[in-house]
Amino acid sequence: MPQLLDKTQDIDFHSEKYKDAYSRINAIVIEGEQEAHENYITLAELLPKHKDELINLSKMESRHRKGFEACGRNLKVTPNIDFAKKFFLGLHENFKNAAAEGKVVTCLLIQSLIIECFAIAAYNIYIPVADDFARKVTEGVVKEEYSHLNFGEVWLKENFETAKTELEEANRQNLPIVWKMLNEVADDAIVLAMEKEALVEDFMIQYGEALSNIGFTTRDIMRLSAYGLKAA
Ligand code: PL3
Ligand code: FE2
Ligand code: FE2
Repeated sequence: MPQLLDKTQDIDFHSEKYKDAYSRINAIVIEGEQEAHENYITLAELLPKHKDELINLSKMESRHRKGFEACGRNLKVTPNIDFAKKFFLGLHENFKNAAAEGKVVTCLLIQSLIIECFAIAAYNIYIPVADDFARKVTEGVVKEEYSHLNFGEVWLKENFETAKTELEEANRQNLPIVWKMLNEVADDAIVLAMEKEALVEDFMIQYGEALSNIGFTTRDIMRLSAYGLKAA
């Protein structure tokens, strides 16, 4: 019995099937990092008190994008960015509309909670089954994503009483979109040896912990974090 089970030994990173799935998943991650970069610039405008910190986060997101672009190049895969833009359209539109209305709570829920938890779940599940190059990149990235999630948690915790109603509404509007996105990526994820159930579980843990840190009760968290899941 080997001491550590190498989960990558049966994966052929150079097969056409793997590369085809990677062209979409790699694009999703690249586009997700690019939109996160833009969203933190928007948040810096909405929260001038935290401008420097948020601009700093936006710069980290650009570095993440470059790291994942290198992962695609390393496998000689061309990312399908058109596909990825469509994949993010729902959250993208909701973020844009919320920003236009000055709804900073909704913007923070979409970017710093939902998208960061989605990224953390996906990256944690990907790391053990990634190629050596992508594993190193993803390990570096995921550490920083926790600090982005933390920014949202701290701000929302400090403003919990006034933010609560808007958080509930934003959760109701955006969480079903996440379940839809997970379904859309499930078939490609399995080719990369990532299971949808593991992604859902990890997301629920991250998101539930975030809601708890902000100040929601266990009862609220159960209701909020599974909203729209049954219908998915
Ligand atoms: C913000 O810092 C990052 C936004 C990226 C969101 C990524 C979501 C990923 C879902 C796709 C599941 C497969 C992941 C594969 C990992 C390389
Ligand atoms: Fe990132
Ligand atoms: Fe991030």
